[in-house]
Amino acid sequence: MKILHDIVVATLTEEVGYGIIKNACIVIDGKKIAWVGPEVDLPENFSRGERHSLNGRLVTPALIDCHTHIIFNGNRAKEFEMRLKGASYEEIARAGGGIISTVQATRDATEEELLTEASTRADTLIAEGVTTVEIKSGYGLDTETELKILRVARAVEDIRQIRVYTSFLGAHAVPPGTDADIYIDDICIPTLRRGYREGLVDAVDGFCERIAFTPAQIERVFQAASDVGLPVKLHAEQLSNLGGAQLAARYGALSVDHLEYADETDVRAMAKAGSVAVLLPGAFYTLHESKRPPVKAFREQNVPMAVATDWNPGSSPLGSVLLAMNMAATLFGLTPAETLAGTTRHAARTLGLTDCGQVAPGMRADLCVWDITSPAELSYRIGQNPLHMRIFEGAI
Ligand code: DI6
Ligand code: FE
Repeated sequence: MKILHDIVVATLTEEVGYGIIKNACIVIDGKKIAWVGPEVDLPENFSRGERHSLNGRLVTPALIDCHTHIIFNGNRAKEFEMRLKGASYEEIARAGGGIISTVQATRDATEEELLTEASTRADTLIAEGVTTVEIKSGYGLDTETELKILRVARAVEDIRQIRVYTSFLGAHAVPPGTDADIYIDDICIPTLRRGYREGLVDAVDGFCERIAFTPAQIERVFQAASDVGLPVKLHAEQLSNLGGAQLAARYGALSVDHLEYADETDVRAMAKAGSVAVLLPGAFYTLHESKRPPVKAFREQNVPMAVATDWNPGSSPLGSVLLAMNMAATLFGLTPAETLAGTTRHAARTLGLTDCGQVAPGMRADLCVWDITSPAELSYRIGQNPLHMRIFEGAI
């Protein structure tokens, strides 16, 4: 048993606010949290553990990056230069750049090469206190490469102290020279089924957009997911409103992601379905977008908001959850408390996980100890990392 004491804890156990406990202590038993509360209330039976004084530092649940595409090869710096000269993301995609250029590079890479790159990216997240990461496929767009990506995602968990949750994103882009409907029915859905049989898929995602797939095509993928009992999530209303959020809500989506163009009706449908809104300010920033997601409506309808990096080589080459939190506050108007809930409590919910994202008895002892005293400092700072210690499954 270990006792962390002389700490301020932001428990994130309430739907709103930090859930601050001052002069607190946390008791860790093995891989789990056994007790948390004010030190004066520490029960006798917990008082004989190994004591770690943390000199008044702030402890939060460890961070969760609930939306990433970190298995890819190469980079798209050229496209960045083109965009700076005025080309739009959609124009670049239509000209054969964009996602498709990363697909070619990823198909060409070996599993070992992809794992090396992915582990380096995981290290970047780990350095900021991330203990759980969601990783999507989607840069293969053929059976062999999609499965290769999912295997690499699983392998990250074997070689790094991080928990990986995989999402199958076969419906990410239409492979060049292929009809979108034929791709969905003959490649994407059979690959999903195979990935599921091989134990490689935790959830199913899609990209519902003019440059990707229609709601009708996404619905066929969702149907196949539901048939085998896999939860769904969706990239929706990022560049336009095609009705993806409402479709996702009908399938009880764990989350709907991006949502800049979502309207009141979409938000109400998500509220009814219990779907979390995942806000991705890195893509908004990179693409010079100006339309903000309907944060006020999410609050009014009690739709929980998560925040993630969307780390990918094109629209969001962002490897910092802390910077995503800062951007969510500055660009989207989230409060610092909302940004922290968005990368802990609500991020866990987007993955259907009930054992992390809060500091409470029974939760995994995945914690961050920060060299700060007030949690607002996490989203206030830009490009600084105040992490003092990251605790993964109780290991100090
Ligand atoms: N939405 C995004 O922002 C990324 N994928 C997606 O579905 C973009 C991925 C890329 O440009 O490579
Ligand atoms: Fe994404």
